[in-house]
Amino acid sequence: MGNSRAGGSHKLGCACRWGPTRSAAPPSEQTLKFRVTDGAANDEVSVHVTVRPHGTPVGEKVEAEAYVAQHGWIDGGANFIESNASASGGKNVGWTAAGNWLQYRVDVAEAGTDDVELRAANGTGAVATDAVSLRDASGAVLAKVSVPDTGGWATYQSIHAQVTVPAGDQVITLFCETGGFNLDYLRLTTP
Ligand SMILES: [Ca+2]
Repeated sequence: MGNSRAGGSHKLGCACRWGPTRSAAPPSEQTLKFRVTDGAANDEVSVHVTVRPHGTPVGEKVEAEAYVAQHGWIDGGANFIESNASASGGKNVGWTAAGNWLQYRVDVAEAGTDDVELRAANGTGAVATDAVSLRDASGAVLAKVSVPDTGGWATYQSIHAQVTVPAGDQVITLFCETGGFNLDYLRLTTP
């Protein structure tokens, strides 16, 4: 790279170093160092960047067990993520209880009203009324759904609701208003 002008010739050089351009969750810390010279003197500057992974795109399944944050369970505990052959990904979140929540990141290409499919099982023999709310990052309730009696803890049904979400990387919370159901996955779909 060169730059010439009246009164002298200056060469600008840039030696850059940085880490991998793609990193898996959790957020990746990167430091980029730039060394710039005019041919005689040089200076160096560092830029610190935190690379945050994007959420799951609208249209794709978000497994309940692939949460980014949770409250109310013990990570790695027996009464939390269960292996289940009939569940998507072979796993579900069990042992739901009022006040527990799970958070997910969803990448929304276009602002608007989306269908949300919640795949859940309820083996209590009775409907779990207003069992789950979907909330945005501020805690505002986007939708609230009941989980019907599905006939068994490993018998899943899809429950649908509408949510209006802004564009961009969104944090969606599945908030357990009550317990008594297993969660398999959720999926937003733009109509
Ligand atoms: Ca699952």
